[in-house]
Amino acid sequence: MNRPDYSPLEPIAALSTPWGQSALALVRVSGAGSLGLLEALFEPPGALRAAPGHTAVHGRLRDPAGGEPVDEVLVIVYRAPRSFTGEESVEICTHGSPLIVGRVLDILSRAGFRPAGPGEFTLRAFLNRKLDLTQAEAVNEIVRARTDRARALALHRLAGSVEGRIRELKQRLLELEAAVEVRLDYPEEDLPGELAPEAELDGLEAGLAGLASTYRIGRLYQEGVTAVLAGRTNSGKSTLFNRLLREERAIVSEAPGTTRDYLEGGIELEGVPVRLFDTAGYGEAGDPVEREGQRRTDALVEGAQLVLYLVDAAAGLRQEDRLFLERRAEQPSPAGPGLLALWAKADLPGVPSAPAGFLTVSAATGRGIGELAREMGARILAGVGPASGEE
Ligand SMILES: Nc1nc2c(ncn2[C@@H]2O[C@H](COP(=O)(O)OP(=O)(O)OP(=O)(O)O)[C@@H](O)[C@H]2O)c(=O)[nH]1
Ligand SMILES: [Mg+2]
Repeated sequence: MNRPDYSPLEPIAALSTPWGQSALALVRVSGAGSLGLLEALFEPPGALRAAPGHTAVHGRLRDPAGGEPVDEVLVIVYRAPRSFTGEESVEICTHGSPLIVGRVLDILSRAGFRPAGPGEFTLRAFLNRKLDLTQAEAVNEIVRARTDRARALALHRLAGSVEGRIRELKQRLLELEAAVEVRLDYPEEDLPGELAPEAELDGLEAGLAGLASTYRIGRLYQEGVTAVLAGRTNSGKSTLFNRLLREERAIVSEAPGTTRDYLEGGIELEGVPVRLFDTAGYGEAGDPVEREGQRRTDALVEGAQLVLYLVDAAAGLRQEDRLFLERRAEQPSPAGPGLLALWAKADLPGVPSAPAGFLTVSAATGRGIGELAREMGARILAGVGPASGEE
């Protein structure tokens, strides 16, 4: 792949909204001289040059080759350094047609605007000290957030820079060092104020630990976790998968070995995006496809933060189930004790009550599903420590 050209001296242009039909589309340009270049495409003539920063100007864009109007637009003028990038820049609001956007980008390119590379507007904001690196990352996280909680945390980071917090802690550390050194160098001096370096260091350490936990929490809400439903064939995995997804995604049948390859769906628990997998059940593998299915289940279980292991309450706990649960319990995942044992199909008549440590559920009736979702959420959050990550 070619690396995009990120030379900060050229004016750049890009579509900021998705390609496709919509009421409006937003094309953004930035860089010294942008207004002058746009002037040649815009009417009424001179309107852009005369516009103060942070104002909107109504007009038309024209193709300079032939003078044909391309669209009626509203442009917002930003004058350096009071813009997102810190440069002279303009947001052009066109009608939302891919045809129009294509023409607009074409005339901009002919006028001297280079197509912006991915993230280049934010890069310029960073280079021009409009954002620090942690805030630039937050911009990316806001755009990519998959849950409302992830969005809120990223927005919080954009406002209250993590870098600012780090600088503050560093400053306090330097001041402490200076205070200690001056007392060592001039022990005979009677310096004002009590010095309690240990208490101050404890406070700094707690501050740094808090920051480190915001990293783990931020990652958790951005990237989410993987949860895998596993168990013997026919234990009710696909039925539970559908219940948790609230849609009839996986095929369910009384024939063992119905699910031959894994299925994936997305849910949200405690604001964390969760990739949930239904898998091929363990059991006699009659053919190579079933063997491959079970191998894929093993691979998913291996990489999962959370495994939900189902045992059919009517069939009872078998030796294979015990072996799986013991093996998994010996290798707790880094994100916490990532195993939940489920006593499934608990609605069936005459089934024994759950063995110790099992959660009783019935995907058919919904019994225990609320508790299961709460327990899954608690396990996921437990993996990152106390939820103090509002920084
Ligand atoms: N009574 C009752 N039946 C259930 C429940 N969950 C699943 N079943 C039934 O058990 C059978 C197997 O269910 P599936 O969800 O297909 O089981 P599975 O674990 O995905 O099976 P494989 O894909 O073959 O590994 C079906 O007949 C379901 O209707 C439940 O909670 N209660
Ligand atoms: Mg299945």
